[in-house]
Amino acid sequence: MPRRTMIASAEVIVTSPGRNFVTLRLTTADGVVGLGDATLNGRELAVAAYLREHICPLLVGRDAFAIEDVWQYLYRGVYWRRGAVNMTAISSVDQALWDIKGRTLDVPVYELLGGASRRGLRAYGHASGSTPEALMVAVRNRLAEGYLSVRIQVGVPGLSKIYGVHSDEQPGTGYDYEPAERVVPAARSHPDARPDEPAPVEQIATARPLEEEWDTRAYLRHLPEVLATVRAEVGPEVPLLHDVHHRLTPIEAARLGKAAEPYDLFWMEDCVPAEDQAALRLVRQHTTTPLAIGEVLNSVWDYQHLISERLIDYVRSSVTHTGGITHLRKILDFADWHGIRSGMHGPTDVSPVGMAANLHLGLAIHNFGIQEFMPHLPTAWEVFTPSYRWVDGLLHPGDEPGLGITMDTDAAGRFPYEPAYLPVNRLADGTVHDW
Ligand code: KDG
Ligand code: MG
Repeated sequence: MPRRTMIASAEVIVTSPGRNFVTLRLTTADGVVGLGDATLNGRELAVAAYLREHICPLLVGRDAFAIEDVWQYLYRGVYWRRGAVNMTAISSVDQALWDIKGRTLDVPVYELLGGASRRGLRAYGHASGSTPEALMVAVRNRLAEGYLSVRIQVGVPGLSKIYGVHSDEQPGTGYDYEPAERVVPAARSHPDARPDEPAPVEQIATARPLEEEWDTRAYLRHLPEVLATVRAEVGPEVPLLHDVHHRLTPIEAARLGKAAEPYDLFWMEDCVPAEDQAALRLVRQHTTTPLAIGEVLNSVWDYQHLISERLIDYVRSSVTHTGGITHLRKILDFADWHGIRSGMHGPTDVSPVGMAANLHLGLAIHNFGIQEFMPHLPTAWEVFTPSYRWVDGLLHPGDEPGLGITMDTDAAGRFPYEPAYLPVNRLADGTVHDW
């Protein structure tokens, strides 16, 4: 007789211990709890409402072990396919069900996925600076902290603030960086406003994304020089990564990829708007710099040409935004047959639950490439207790059953949701630009 366990309750928990997280918490009739990350940066409440109003009522009474069937029921049943809100919500259910199955059978999720294919996961940390000198301080800090691979982002001369570059670090310090600004009052764009000026209470209700500026020509002139400087200092061994953040046209991206070749980038990420699969054909014709794309993609169909035509080298999707372990596993198997590896998204907006899910999947698959890792703020550990850890410079999900992470719901209640947005990018003449 196969083991069966029913979903008895489904709750959505929105909490903000340093940043907003949405977590789905499923409990079975046997009292087993499973967690799933449903955090969609800057649009958190849309997923929370979708789960509460439309998905949770469908889950109660369903077989918690029928992971594939529940996935298909939610994906095909909704009729409206794909989409970030839908796929993030489905992902949280999927993660929670893998967690429940692992806890019920008393094995870590990576064992359910076929077992460990490696000792641990190579991961990259973030270094940024407003100038090449400030960037080098951050690179040295990451290497001193034990990161074996580093993503490098640098300010562009003439631009006051660009996305992906956090405040400059001092030697020997860590960094706090949060891609979404919590509240951006209109007053902050006033010339006299301090960047750290707190939002007047009456403006919280009308919080707006920060507006940043962009200049492609200045960036394309500056970046290759910075890559040369960093490579000269760190030597040939350290893998260096760079995120272009969708800002270039195909021919501009081709030019940058070519210019970067002497500095041996591990990857150039999101060099063109990710949704334009055909754009990568042109980039590919011109450069051997490896290409990574996909943190904003959410289904295997978004990767159809990217993978079948071998237009990329790394799949950037995380478990959280791509329909869960079940769906990302299928994308990564498809990628494996084409010599393409994983490079799962892992900024702070992937919650500790989502990071745990990434690590279990990454440990099990054969075509693991690299894992992004940005440390969460210490307040996150008042709510979440993960078992993932660093072992000899590699990340390991731990050997606790399920995803190996617990959540203190009382602590979560102490950190209410705060509106926060990712920025908007504009050119000097005011035109909205990709970022
Ligand atoms: O929510 C969006 C951020 O997580 C994303 O912009 C960060 O580009 C990013 C990255 O590569 O981590
Ligand atoms: Mg990115």
